[in-house]
Amino acid sequence: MKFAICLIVSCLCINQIYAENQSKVAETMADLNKNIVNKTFDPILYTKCIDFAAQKHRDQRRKDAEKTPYINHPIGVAYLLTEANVIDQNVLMAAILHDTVEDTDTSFDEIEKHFGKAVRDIVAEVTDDRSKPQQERKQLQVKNAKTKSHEAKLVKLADKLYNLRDLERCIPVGWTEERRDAYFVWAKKVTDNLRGNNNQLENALDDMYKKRNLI
Ligand SMILES: [Mn+2]
Repeated sequence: MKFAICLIVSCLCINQIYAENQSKVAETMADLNKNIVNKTFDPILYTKCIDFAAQKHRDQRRKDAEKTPYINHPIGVAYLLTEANVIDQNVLMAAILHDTVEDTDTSFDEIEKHFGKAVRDIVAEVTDDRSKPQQERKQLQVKNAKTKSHEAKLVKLADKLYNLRDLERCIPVGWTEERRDAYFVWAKKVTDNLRGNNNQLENALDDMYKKRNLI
């Protein structure tokens, strides 16, 4: 008899836990749907943004031996953000566009015209001044990282994570091992100043630094 009562109570408890989890899942799904239905996420504009970046980068290749199309990089950066639960459309579009002004003929005005001022501002924050020599630009990235907005910091964290994983995968044509090591050291100095913005991205970066004995 006692056993039967215990069994019934356990079943009721398990049912209760299951129901609570189910309602949490339902709440999360409802939040995501609300974002999409509320048009805080516009799939047409998002796809237009990917198309825009693909056209702008169409003649560019990454520096790996396979000459991977450049557009793989910005799309990959946006994907890393979604994996880290960043679903703010402006941040994702800024990730897709983050190298267009620095590396193609795109202007900030063009970005604002098509994708709005908020996206323009994030892209501007993550764009280096190409009139300055490369070493100075790299130092400025370290120095200015702390002053960036939360949105720009997210894009920068994902950008560095993507590049480090790419460097881990293969060494760019013309690079030495020392140059790759130096890139990791520099990237860590930048991302140290971007911390406190996304645990998943920061933990993934730490995994890369641990492999290189930088932490
Ligand atoms: Mn980039």
